[in-house]
Amino acid sequence: MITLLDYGAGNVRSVINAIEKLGETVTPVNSAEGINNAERLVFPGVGNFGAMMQILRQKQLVEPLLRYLQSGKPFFGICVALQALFESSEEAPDEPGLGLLRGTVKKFDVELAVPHIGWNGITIHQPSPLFAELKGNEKFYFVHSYHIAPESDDYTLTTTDYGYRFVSAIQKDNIVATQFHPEKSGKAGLQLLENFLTGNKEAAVPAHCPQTTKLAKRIIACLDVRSNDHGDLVVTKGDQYDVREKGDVRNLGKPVELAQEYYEQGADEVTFLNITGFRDFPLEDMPMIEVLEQTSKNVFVPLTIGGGIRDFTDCNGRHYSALEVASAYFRSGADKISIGSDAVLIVEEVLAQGKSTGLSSIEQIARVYGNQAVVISIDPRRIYVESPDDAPNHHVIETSRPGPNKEKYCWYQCTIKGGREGRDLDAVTLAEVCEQLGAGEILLNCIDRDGTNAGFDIELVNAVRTAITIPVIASSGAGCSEHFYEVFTETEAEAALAAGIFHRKEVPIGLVKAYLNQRVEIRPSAY
Ligand code: 1PR
Repeated sequence: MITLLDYGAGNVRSVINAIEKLGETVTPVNSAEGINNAERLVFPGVGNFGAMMQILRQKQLVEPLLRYLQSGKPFFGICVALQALFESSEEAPDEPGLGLLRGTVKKFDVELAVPHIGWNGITIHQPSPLFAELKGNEKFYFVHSYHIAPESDDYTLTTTDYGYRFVSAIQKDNIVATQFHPEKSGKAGLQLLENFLTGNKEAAVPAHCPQTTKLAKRIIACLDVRSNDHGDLVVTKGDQYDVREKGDVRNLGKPVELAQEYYEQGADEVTFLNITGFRDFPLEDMPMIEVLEQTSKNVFVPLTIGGGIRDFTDCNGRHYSALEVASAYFRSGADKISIGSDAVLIVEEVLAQGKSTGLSSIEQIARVYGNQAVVISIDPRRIYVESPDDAPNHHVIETSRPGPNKEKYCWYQCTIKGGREGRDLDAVTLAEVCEQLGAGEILLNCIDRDGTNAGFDIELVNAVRTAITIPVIASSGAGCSEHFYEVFTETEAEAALAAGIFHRKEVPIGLVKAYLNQRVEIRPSAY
């Protein structure tokens, strides 16, 4: 039996699902007694270092945890739980860590996007039972803005490179802890977790360990989900956001089955967008919760869910905050939530007032679940102009693809309600303000390209990516493997998302990855 320390914040569902998938039973605990009774303890830490340490202190779990760590019984810490073992963190200077190991936790100081999100490799520095049956060149899923800086390298288990080399896992006697998330790292992650859970593996150094590592570009499968006219929840697909064909909603499959299929094929992440969320409140429209619960039992890569994440008052006057909606999704197995329409309205308000309230959905969710958990989904379309003077309040670009009247300039207008309503706000400004409010990533769609198979809008991706420092997921228009190569070599996008070509089985994910392998750093499908 495995004991899991669930201190009450963040998403422990994924870790529980992974352990159960490996055939073990899990007992979640959040009390001193629970920790005292543990024989094999897993501690997944998510979100903010300070918030986590505060909760551990409030619940009087620090002493029992330290006793457990010093008892010689097996311990596995994940992400912020690795950081908690050290003395302090720049993320929360006034909130000491457990101080079991000497050293601190520092913010990434790199000229790359922060958070460090995605699949990166590990350089192995010690033999460990954790590595049994691994090849050594697998990649694991990271999502963090801070990394440990230990005083001693005696217990460095692995390092990873991101701008510079940092310690990505430690091993000291009974204690192992990783910065990466094995529960979100596909088959390699499950193997590593199993090696810890069984406790009977020989220490190993895999044969193919890289000396340096590189963050992979991510390939994301997107499932636009809604109910069709018969009330069935289906994966649909728009043609420039029009999902109806001859009057009916296109039906391209069932969400849970398709997500599983894409995981098996090597998708690095799966995104669900509840595309009618703007009119159907998600907590009344429970199927999406169920979709997440089912999917997360068998899909061990990050899951993002979007659609309808906003404050809402129902017909009985009951008020739900966006944070409550997001929390319901995280509890059901989501790793990130994505906010579309509400982000546009929030940014309009911030610009009108000249400051933020601190109470927007973006800020509230980022505070509790961490910036990396908040994705902003932008639905822009091109507005052509003769000259930049025609749109003085917007980021205008010179385009190599002139408009219908040979206009040489355009700006990208934000829309809400699934493209139904254009606003007086451009995509670059939206991304910039959302980054300031605490968003961790931008999902950059493009209505003009959606479903066209004409390739990503490179000019749009460059305009947004160069304006911000958080990662960008390029989306809309992928029609062949070359389009992924193009977006990864002509822009700094960290990930590329596609829907139609995967759903219609025109270009499977494995083929995209086979094409990119050797050309661009990716996580090969087989891992
Ligand atoms: O506004 O917070 O409720 O969120 C609604 C979410 O639903 C937004 O993320 C919005 O992008 C999405 N959405 C709303 N209506 C549609 C629609 O298609 N009618 N889907 C829609 C957007 C766009 C992509 C698509 C890519 C790739 N889908 O995510 O998957 O364009 O497609 P392709 O590879 O086939 O070209 P809120």
